[in-house]
Amino acid sequence: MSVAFTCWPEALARRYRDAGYWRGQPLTDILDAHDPREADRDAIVCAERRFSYDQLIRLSRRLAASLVAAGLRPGQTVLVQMPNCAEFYLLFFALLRCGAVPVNALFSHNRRELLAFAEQIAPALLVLTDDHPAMRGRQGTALVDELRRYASGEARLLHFGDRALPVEKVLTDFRWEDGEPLDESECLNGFSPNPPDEVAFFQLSGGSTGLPKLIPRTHDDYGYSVRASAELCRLNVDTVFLCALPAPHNYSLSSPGTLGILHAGGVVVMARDPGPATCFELIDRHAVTMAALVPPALSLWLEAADSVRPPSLGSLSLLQVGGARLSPALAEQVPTRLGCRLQQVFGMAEGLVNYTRLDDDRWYVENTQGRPLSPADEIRVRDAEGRDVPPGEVGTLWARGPYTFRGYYRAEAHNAVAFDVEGFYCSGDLVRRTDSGYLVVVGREKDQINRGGEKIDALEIEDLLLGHPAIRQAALVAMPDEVLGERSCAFLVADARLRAVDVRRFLRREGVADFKLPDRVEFIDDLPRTAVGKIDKAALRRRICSAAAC
Ligand code: AMP
Ligand code: DBH
Repeated sequence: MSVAFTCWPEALARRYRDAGYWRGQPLTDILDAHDPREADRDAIVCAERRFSYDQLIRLSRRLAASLVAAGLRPGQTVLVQMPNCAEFYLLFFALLRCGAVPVNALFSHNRRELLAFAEQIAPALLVLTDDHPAMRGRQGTALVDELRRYASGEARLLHFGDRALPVEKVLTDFRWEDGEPLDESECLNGFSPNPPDEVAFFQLSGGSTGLPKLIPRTHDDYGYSVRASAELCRLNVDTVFLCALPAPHNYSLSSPGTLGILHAGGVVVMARDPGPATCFELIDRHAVTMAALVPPALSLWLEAADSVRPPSLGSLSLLQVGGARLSPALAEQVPTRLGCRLQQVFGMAEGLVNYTRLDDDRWYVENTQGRPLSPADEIRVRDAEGRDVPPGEVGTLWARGPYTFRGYYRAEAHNAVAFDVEGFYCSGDLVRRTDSGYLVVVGREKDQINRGGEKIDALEIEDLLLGHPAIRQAALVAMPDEVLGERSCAFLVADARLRAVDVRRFLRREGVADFKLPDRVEFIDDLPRTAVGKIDKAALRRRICSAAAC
């Protein structure tokens, strides 16, 4: 049984195979292809624990065997939520080995997001941790019951303790919720990863249509983006990468991220958060050579690098910044204040990733968001009528290629508008393309707020707000912010007694992730409308901009 998804047309698939982009290898080869004679090198450093390549391979195999022995079957889906720790990757590889297909929720996701994912995939296994506030005590039990309602059959629960279970415990003391220890004697006989041209796992979309959407990624397509990214970033066995952004995010997983480092034989150092207090110490202690950040974290790093006496960042040679627009003013400070090279990364969980190259002129590195990873990436910049615009002019970004997906999971209606007839995906970003093919992100067409790299679907929050009995109209818009780039402002037409704190409390009770709570609430008599009667969000953005005097 495999997970249904929209695949590439045969002619394109053949082209990608013939060109060597798709190699027919499972993602587990990222570990398994390493020479066993060199497998005792460190792969992951997580707090005081170190895992060699050999350990990662053996532990993920044993975990897979346990999961299979406990009844997990190929093609079944799994909902996972874990903090940044080595067990996340052990589990990821273990699930791939069994042919099970995970959705890896971000740690910031809350009840509402988890339920939306479970509803879409009907998971056979839930992997949750008490580390997460929504999972503590009685509310955690209630949430598991709710999640189970969407599960296929009797969903199993793998529940990590109040700190992520140490790996020894995962493997020796690992038990299902019913308390029965697993029979680990059975091995993986008869089970193997899904075929490489089928779904390996689901990535998550930032969304702009009110519903969190899932992105099927195949072994072939994801594996290619990992390998090509590792090569572009010149990773090798000496690379020591700091994983400070959420581990399952497409950026920190594959651009080139942890999977890229593991492919190249380097070391991944896990950080619990991207703040300078945590990260500088880890860079110093483990001689980190490369890190990936979003722009707000970069601002904090720049500030901290100047204050007191920071630990040495001397080992750091490459700093990637992406996920949201980086201002040229910040970009130019990276080499002088942090003493390392900058690389801009403009990507999306749907596929296409753009990078500035390591030997690019300074101007490109500071002023553009890079160019596509692959020579087979096809880019169109189009006007509202769908006509290509010439270089230098702003248009909407469309993409197609060997690692850009062909359809959201079970979202026929949305897919019909998100793709054109040739299979190009509309990212909703407004970009300008230079003569040499570099992209500059100048804005966004999609109804989304990019809060320092965390994407908020305006419609999702507006729909929730309209569920409050005292709210009659609601519009969520972005307002500029010095540190985060953007924050969210909710304009509400509501009963006079309603206060901003009630609004936030209400949304919290609905179980949305904290980063989606409006940073500001403005009460208004009526929402402005455009000529055709739509809510005039541009007018609201102008209004909040002048109110905040930006
Ligand atoms: P998602 O679909 O949630 O993976 O988010 C991808 C979106 O993040 C892109 O379509 C852009 O809107 C935004 N994004 C990612 N990287 C950058 C960047 N370097 N500069 C500007 N926007 C970015
Ligand atoms: O924001 C993103 O989704 C993103 C940013 C940089 C991404 O998916 C990526 C690189 O792969």
